[in-house]
Formats: sequence, structure tokens, C-alpha cells
Amino acid sequence: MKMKNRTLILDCTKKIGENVTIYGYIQTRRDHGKILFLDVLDRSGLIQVVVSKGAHLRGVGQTESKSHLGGEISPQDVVTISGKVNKRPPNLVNKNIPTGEIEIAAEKIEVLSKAEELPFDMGGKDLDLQLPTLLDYRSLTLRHPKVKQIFKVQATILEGFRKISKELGCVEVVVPEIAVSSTEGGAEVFKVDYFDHKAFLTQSPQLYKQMLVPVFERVFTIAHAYRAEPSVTTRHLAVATQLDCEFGFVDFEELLDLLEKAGTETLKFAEAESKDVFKEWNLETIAFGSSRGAGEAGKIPRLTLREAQELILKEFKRDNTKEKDLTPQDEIDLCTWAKNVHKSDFVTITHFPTQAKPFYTMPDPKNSEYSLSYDLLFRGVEVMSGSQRINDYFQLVDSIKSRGMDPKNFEMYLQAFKYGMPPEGGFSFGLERMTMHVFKLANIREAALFPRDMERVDIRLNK
Ligand code: AMO
Repeated sequence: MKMKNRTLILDCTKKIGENVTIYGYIQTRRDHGKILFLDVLDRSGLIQVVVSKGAHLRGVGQTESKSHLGGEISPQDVVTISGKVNKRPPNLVNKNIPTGEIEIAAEKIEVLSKAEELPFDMGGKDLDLQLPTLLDYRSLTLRHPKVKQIFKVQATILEGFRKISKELGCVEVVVPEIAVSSTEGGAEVFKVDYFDHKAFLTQSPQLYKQMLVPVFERVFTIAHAYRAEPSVTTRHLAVATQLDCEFGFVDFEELLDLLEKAGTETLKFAEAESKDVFKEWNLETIAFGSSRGAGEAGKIPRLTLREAQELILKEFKRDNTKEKDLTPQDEIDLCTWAKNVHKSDFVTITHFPTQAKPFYTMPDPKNSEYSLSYDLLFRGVEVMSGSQRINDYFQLVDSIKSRGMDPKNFEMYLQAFKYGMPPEGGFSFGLERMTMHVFKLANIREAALFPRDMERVDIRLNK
């Protein structure tokens, strides 16, 4: 079969009056008495195909026959259709799609791969399914035009992050996801059998990106974070995708500027590249802040954890001033405040208690009870976290020990500090959380192509 005569659906707009051959998937079939309409989709777009009695039809492995109106053609069939591109009558123009002024009058339809009857209707503008069904049939539901758009935007977030990271002078690195020590502490690690040994799936690329600072000074990586958190929430996955940066020769203030620049530039790029999706989904444009100083990084409000908790007490009448972290409701309320007062969908929270943070976090030299750490909240949830790191070898060994861990398990990591490590720090954005809140999805699972959680690894585990 030759596909060299293929015309992409969007290019049909330039071929009015000409014969074309398109390849794609049947999105919907609408029977209207003597005439049949097919909406056909390819990677460039969707077009209406009109089938009347004379068209030739060939099923998979069949010889050609005269169409009795499209025969058994049904949604998701993979087809190639030849026919003439015509202008639609003015009263039938569809202004919502780029090919809305044209249609193809089918002369020949060939089914290249026949789809079974679908378990639900995929033809509607929205795919109205309960989350478990949406995930049970993931390889099918991802094909729905609106579902697919979530991941087109996600791809632009990745691209935007790569672009800004490179502009900031970072080298892209790929790091291992099997290790013998846990990065973020806690018991929430997946164990793996590594030949005759026990190993872990990495909870983050943390240790490797730090080891690469004395190599490249600035690095970034996109990596999986494996978290065996035994809880089911709308914002946690067992495997998340982290967008990480790490910088040498930076201080805390510079890190704050860098993280805000990386976050806002990533999402600005994604928004600019996704205008059609924002329109189709009716998405709220992202508010990048307005109130503090010049430059993007100066526009996002910054509060220490304790200041944030005081604000929660004053404005929202909840006393969490002794807590070591923000509650989910605190995060929502702080973002409401930032939006109202600073026209920002973001707020940066700094200085979390040292003991509540991983061992590599630098305590604040002015008050070691608190650390040089930060979270970025976006539309009510933490989407990024990071810190200035301890870069002194002996202080780092002590910090590992103080958390009940054995420095022997960190031998290679510690080497990097033993042989000279500049002052350094970095941060990590959660890809699915950012995507979730661009779309204001109710559950993070909708923002992961193939989400993993306690109950599901593609299929439901308790089936
Ligand atoms: P942290 O554990 O805060 O920090 O993770 C950084 C960001 O990754 C995302 N994330 C998750 N998303 C969904 N489900 C999860 N289970 C999950 N866990 C994390 C969040 C979070 O803000 N090494 C440090 C970062 C650093 O210091 O550079 C770390 O992993 O968006």
C-alpha cells in the first residue's frame, strides 16, 4: 500500500475542487437517509466526508463493492478515503473547525483496520465517563479529541521547561531510576530485586542531579519519581514525572528568582503554544502576577511558612501556626489570596522547618530550626519544591546520620561532596500537577497518560 499520495486533512483546505486521498480514523458516523456523513480525523485535524450511494467501498481483506452507504463502517475504523474536496453550502459551514468550509465527496473508501463495537460513545464533543472507565479503557479514551488535548498541552509544558532550562544554561542529563539509597527519606520506596541484591526505584533524580553539579555546574532532567505512598488522593500518583533543575554557585535569593522564572516561563510557553486548546476547553488564562517590582520573578508573592500561616489565621480564621507544613486547604486559601491581592496564580512559600525536609536541605544560618527551602503553589496546590543544599561534606554526613540513615548507603553521592562541591541548589516541578491545574481537572490521574496508583497499573489490580 502506498501512502505517498496522502493529503493531510488540514491541507485539504488548499485543495478545493481537487481529488485527494486522506488516511485517518472514523470519529463519528451520521446516517441521514440517502446520504451518510463521516467525520474523519488524522493528526492534523478533522474533516467531514459525504458518502452517497455510488462510492466504492472495500473492507479489510475484501474485494471492492459499491457502497450501500458506507456498509459496516463504524467509529475508530482506520480508513483511507479518496474523493473530491468541495466547498460546503454557506448554511452548513462549521466555524468551529479549520476545515469547516469544506467537505470531501467520497469516491472510494477502504477500511485498513476494523474497530470492534465501542464500549461507549466516543463521538460527543466531551467524553462523559466516570474516572474508572476513563482509565480502564485508556488506550481508547486517549484518542478522544478533548482528552488528547490534555497531553498536547503537557508536551508543550515539557518543551517549555526544556527551553527555559537551556536558556538558564543547564545541560540536559538522563539519570538512573534504580538506586541503593532512598533520596527523600521515609518508607515510601518501591523495592526491586536487583540480581541477588535489594535496590529501590528512585523517589526523585535528586542525588544524581546534585552529583552532576561539579561536572556541568547547571543541569536539568526529566525523570520519573516513584512514590510508594499508601494513600489515595486526587493529587498523588505512585509514579510522577519530575522536571528538575540544579545550579552551582547560587544563593538562596537567586534560587528563588530562578524557580519563579522557570515555572512562569514554562507555563507561558505552554499557554502561547496552546491557544486553540485554551479556547476549546474554555480554560482560564494563567495569571502571572503584577504587584512586586520589575521582572517576572519579582511578580510572584513570597511568604515564609510562618508568615503564610499568620495570613491564614488573619484572613481565613484557621490557626495552623504551629504546623510544620501547609494543609491542602491552606494551599487553596493562599492561592486565593495571591490571586485577589497580587493577580498571581502562583505564590512562593519559603523556610519550612529543617526537620520536616530531606537531609540535603540547607538549614537557615540565621535560624537553623528553619531551612532554605521553598515550595511554589499554583492554583491551590504545591507544584514545585526545592532548596539550597548542604554542600559541606561533614555537615551532610551529620545530616544523614541525624535522620537515622547510614552514610555508607550514600557512598557515591558523598564522593561528589568530598572532592569539592560549590554552593548549590535546585528545584523540581511535578508535570502532572501542573497539567492538572492548567486544565483545572478534578483528579491528577486525568493528567497522566497511564497513571499508576495503589489500585491500578493499567488494569485494576484487585480485578
Ligand atoms: P518533592 O518530593 O516535593 O521534592 O517533589 C517535587 C514535586 O514533584 C511532584 N510530586 C508528585 N506529583 C504527583 N504525585 C506524587 N506522589 C508526587 N510527588 C512529588 C510535586 C512536587 O512539588 N527532590 C525534591 C526536589 C528538590 O529539592 O529539588 C523532591 O522530590 O509537584
